[in-house]
Order: sequence, then C-alpha cells, then structure tokens
Amino acid sequence: MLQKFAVLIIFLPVQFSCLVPARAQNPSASQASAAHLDTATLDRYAGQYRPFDEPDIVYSVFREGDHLAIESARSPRVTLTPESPTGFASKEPPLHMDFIIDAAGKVTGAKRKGRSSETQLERISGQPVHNHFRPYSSQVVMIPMRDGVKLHAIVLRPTDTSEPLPFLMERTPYGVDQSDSDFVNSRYTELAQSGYIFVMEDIRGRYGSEGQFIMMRPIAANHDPKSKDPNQIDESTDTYDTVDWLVKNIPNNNGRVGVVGVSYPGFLAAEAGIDPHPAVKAISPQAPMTDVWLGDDFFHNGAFRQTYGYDYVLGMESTKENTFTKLNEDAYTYFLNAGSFAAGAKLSGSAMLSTWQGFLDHPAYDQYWRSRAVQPHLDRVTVPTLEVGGWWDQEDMWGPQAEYAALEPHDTNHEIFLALGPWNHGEWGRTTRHLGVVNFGASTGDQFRQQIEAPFFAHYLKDQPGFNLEDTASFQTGTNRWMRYSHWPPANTIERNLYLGSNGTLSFDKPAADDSYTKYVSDPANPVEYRKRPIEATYAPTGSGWYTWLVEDQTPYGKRPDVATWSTPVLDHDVTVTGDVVADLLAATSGTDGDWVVKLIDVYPDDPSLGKMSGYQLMIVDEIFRGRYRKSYEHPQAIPSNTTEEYRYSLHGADHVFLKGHRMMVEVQSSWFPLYDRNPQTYVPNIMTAAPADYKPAELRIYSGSHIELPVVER
Ligand code: PG9
Repeated sequence: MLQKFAVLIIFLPVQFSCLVPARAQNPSASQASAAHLDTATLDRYAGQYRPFDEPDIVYSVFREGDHLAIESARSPRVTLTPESPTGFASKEPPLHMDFIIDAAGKVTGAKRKGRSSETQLERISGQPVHNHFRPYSSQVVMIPMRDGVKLHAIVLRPTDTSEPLPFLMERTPYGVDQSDSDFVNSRYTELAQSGYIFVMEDIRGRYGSEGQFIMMRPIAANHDPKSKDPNQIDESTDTYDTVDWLVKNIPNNNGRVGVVGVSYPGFLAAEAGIDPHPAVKAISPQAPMTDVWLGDDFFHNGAFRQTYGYDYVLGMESTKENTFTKLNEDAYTYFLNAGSFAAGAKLSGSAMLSTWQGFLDHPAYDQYWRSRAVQPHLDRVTVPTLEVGGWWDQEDMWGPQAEYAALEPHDTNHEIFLALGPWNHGEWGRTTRHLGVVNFGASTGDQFRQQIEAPFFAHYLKDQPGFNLEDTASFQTGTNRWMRYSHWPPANTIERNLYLGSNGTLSFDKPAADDSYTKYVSDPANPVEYRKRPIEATYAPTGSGWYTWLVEDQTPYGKRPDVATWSTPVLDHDVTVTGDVVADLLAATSGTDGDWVVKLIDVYPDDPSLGKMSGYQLMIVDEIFRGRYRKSYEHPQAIPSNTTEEYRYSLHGADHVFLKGHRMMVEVQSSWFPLYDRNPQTYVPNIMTAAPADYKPAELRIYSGSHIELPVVER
C-alpha cells in the first residue's frame, strides 16, 4: 500500500489503492489566482455537502479567516483559496470546488474536482461539523537488525492519554515519511480513534532504511534470533528484531504488537506470523501477495502478467523510491509491437532489473518462485490472524483465500478468521458503496473496519469486548448482505455442474455423450483486450481503468469471434453460489501450446430501471490457465495438436446469488492481452523470448462435457 496518498482517501475515491503512484501537481490549481471575497460571501458556503452517489461521505465546508476550508470524518482539513466568487481551489492536494447557486441565490451544492475525478455534491445542511481527529505525536527511529542493518521507522502515539498502549505496525516498501497524525486518522480512522502506538517502518533497502531490497525476499531457513548470519535474514527476522526493539525501547507500551498491511505490506504482515516474536499477538494480512507464480501479482497458473510485471518492477526496482509513472501509450499497442516480454523490456530503455531478469530466467514454477511463496510456511497457527480479501481484487485475490486455506486445518483454538467483500485491491480502506458502476447498497469497507477489523485488534491487543466473528464474514453479492460462516467454504452446498453445451447453451442438465464441440480461432496478431482501450499504465498518474477492470461490462468482448459464449435461459429462481468454483474443460488446439481463460458472468436483465446495470455482464469469477502446465507447473510440456485434453482449474471463491430474472453466462477465450502475455500457440522453451515467427493462429475446440463446477446452496 503506497501510503503517500492514502490520506486522500476521501478526496480521491476512485484512486485509493495499495499502490497509487506519485502524481504531477495539477497545473490549473497551481496557476489559480486568488480573488478577494468578503466574509459574508464566504459564510454563505458554509455547511455540509455530500456526493449524490456516495451518501456516506459528508464534507464540511467552513470559513477560516478569508479562506474556506473543507474536511470530512476521514480527511484532514484542506484550505481552499477563492479564485472567483463561486470557485475555490487548493494546490496540494489538487482540489477545485465550484459552488452552485440557484435562482433564489441559495447555495444548493457544488462540483468537486479532485486529481482525476469529478463529483456532484448536494448541500444537506448549513451547519458544518468538524471532524475529531485524535492527536498523535511522532518520532523517527532507526531500528538495528541482527546483522547490523538499521531500518527507518516512524512511531506515533496519541498525546491525549498516558495509559500503556499496544503497538500497531505496518511495514512497507512504499515509504513512510508522510506518516503523521492526519495520516493515521485518515487511513486507520477507527484504529486511530481507539488508540495505538502506530509504527510505520520502511523495509530493508527502501526509502530511509539501510540494506538491500529484494522483491518478495525468500524465507530463510534459520530463524534463530541469536543468529547474526547475514544470509539468514528475511522479512520475518526483520519483523522479529523490530518488535524486540520496540517493546524494549518505546516507553509506556503494553507489551503487545499487532501487524497489519495490504498487499506487499499484507505479505509482510503474514511474515510477522512465521516464527513470530512472542509479543506479536494479532496479525491481519490483507490482500497479501502469497505466491506470485500460482495466483497473485506476476503469474496466474503460469500465464505471465506482462503489463503488471513490467510496470510494477519498473516502479519498484529503478530506484530506492517509487517511480510508477512510465508507459504513456496504449499498452496493447506497445506490447503487440514489441512482441515478447524480453523485447518489451528492452524497448523500455531501462537497464535490466532484477525481477525482470527473474521473469526471463524463470518462466516456470521453479525454486526461484517456490522460495518466495508464503503458503508452504503456514503449517501451524502461531498468532490470531484475520485474512482479508476482495472478490474483485485485480492484484492479490488469490493470497488471502490461499493463506486461510493453509492455516484453517491447524486452527484448533479458533484464531484464524477470514473477511471477504465486494472489493478491489484494498478497497475496504475506503468509504464507498461502489466498485466501478456496481452499487452494493452500503459502504461495506466502513462496515468491515468498524465491525470486524477494529474489534479484532481491540480484542487481542487490549482485551476489549466486541469481537464476535466465529470464522468467516462474507459479503454476499447479488443479495448484497453480510453472511457469517463457521468455515470457508461453508459445508452446506451441493456441487452442481453447469455444462457448456452445443449452440451456446448452458445448463445444469448433462448433455448426451457425443463429440460435438464449439470452436473459435485465436490469432496472436489480434488478441482479446482484457479491458477497454487505450490501456493506460497500471498506476498512470492521470487515472487508470486497472482498478476496476474486473467489474467492467463484458458485453463488448462476447461479440468477438474469438470468444466462445454459453448462456442459460432467464433464471426462474435465484441460484446461490457459495464457495470455490472450478472450470473443467475438455479441449483441443491445432497448435502445440495455448491459454484458456474462463469467465463466469452474471447477465443483468435488459431493464431501463436498472440504469447503467441494464443488460450488464458482470464477471463473478474468472481465471487463466497456460496449457503447457496442465501436467506439471515445474516441467511444461507441449500440447499434442488436435487432441482432447482436460484442463481443470480453480476460478476461486465466490459468494454470489444469480437472481431470478438474470442469466448465467460462461465465456472462454485464449488471450487476455496485454495483462497476460500472448501465448505463441506454438510450443517454445521460453515464451518470454519467443520470436515473431513463433506466434501462430490456432483453432480451439471445447468439447461437450466441459463444465463449471459450482457449489450451490439448495433452495
Ligand atoms: N500488488 C502489489 C504487489 C505486492 C507484492 C508483489 C508485487 C506487487 C502491491 O499493491 O503491493
């Protein structure tokens, strides 16, 4: 989670993510010229305003001398300088407010323009309400590790109490300098109100910390705290040494430490639970990247996430600090013209970066990736753990479910918990009812933080009552309600197969055994775009469709001749799918390698009263599989041409109700470009370095009997 902009959660509703790049200053704001307005004019604007589509966010505007100021319950005060009688602006964060005045001269609302979003606000009261941020003081420390390297951290403590408090720590590669009182109040609103000694630490080799950064540093064999062997340090030992130093050196602590983080910091939170320091009493890995070859950031089932690998590594390994601003052209064109990933990396003009080299040298699941995987180390419960994940997490959807699945069998004391919601990467940190255009009816992130996350840490770090989660909290989509389960996936489901029949039919009835098939031609010269073009850089400073691509309307893609589609009739009853969904394809290719992408889609009725959701095709679960790995992830093999093979793989968990009146749809395609690199469809030893002549069209056939395995809750 890149913290620098997290303080802008409320001001940047679309952009808040775990990794949001540094942005250029808004030129129109910096060029704004001040206008002088009298106090009576300024006072007219005072009041509360809220976005029409996000009623849980309430901004208060009030006069401060000859300026206006704006704040909300989760965002610090920003001074707005008058530019005109109705227009006000701030340079940093870039923000414009244009007030709307009706014919009677009454201020009725405002247009609010942030870095990359514009919102219409209605004025709901003439009385502003000030937020109540708890005051925190901060201290910078350098913490010695067992090998002598010192790590930079900021320690923040509430100044309004002298009681001994627990620590709540986030370790991060994304920089901690912005961690002040406003930051913790905005980012960790409920936890900051509760009161913790917050510790924000730069990991080894990043920002203010010494030592060398190694992306997803492999877990060392020896975690003996007395060892000083520089070859036996990892993020787990660095956490151990940090905790040891904190409890001994920061006064007035209660001897307990919690560790929290989203994404890379989520991976770091999980590492805090591997041979933990005895003071670590609770951890919450949130969207933790867990195995970047099997299912998280860099590969999924062996298919390489080219644009993500390119952008993220460039942003992280070019310098000690984030530089996420490259690639100004449509990534589809850039990577198509480049050819292979090796050619794309060369074209960038950057020196070869360590993890890029890792991609080139280790396309298969070898020791390089296995040594970075976390789940094999989760073979016992060491500390109460709250795993958190989003149904539409575009980066680390796999990790939280995989970590829970690894820990749960060892959970004899009821200390492993899971929260799953309708979120993209880190969205539970925001106040919003939406993901893209999909409205879930409530600010589910607020509900999670208030009812699950804050009580979890208060219970284990402060012995406070209020944490009542038995095991899993899941926000069920479709019905849009929170469910609680004693285990994930819950046991009360029946596995039912949804068959991909001939002529695009999709049915729970098994088709007669025959050799019918559906076919399409996949041409690497014209791969299926994974989201609307132009495809901006992952964390493009001007905004990017990356954050919401998994909830994008799939309608345009099904119209392509190289996307096969199956659909049920309109449902005459609700179908509830709760648990892991699996694709089982019986398929053949005329080539010798190939990718399979399977998507399970909820098709909304054509109904104008649904507004933007009329006829919408919403992906519920989806996944890719690289054919060469069908027998072994470590030892790829060519696919025999025109021969039926079975491809059975997980599309991951869902808790979704396909409502009566909707249709269920399945799509299969063989490219998802440029997020995933193109499969040449001719077997080559290393796709990363495939030559232009290796890329060939292939005919793909999906045979009768292919199906999706659904865990269905019977009516
Ligand atoms: N998804 C990012 C990441 C984590 C781990 C490895 C690579 C990338 C992140 O948001 O931190």
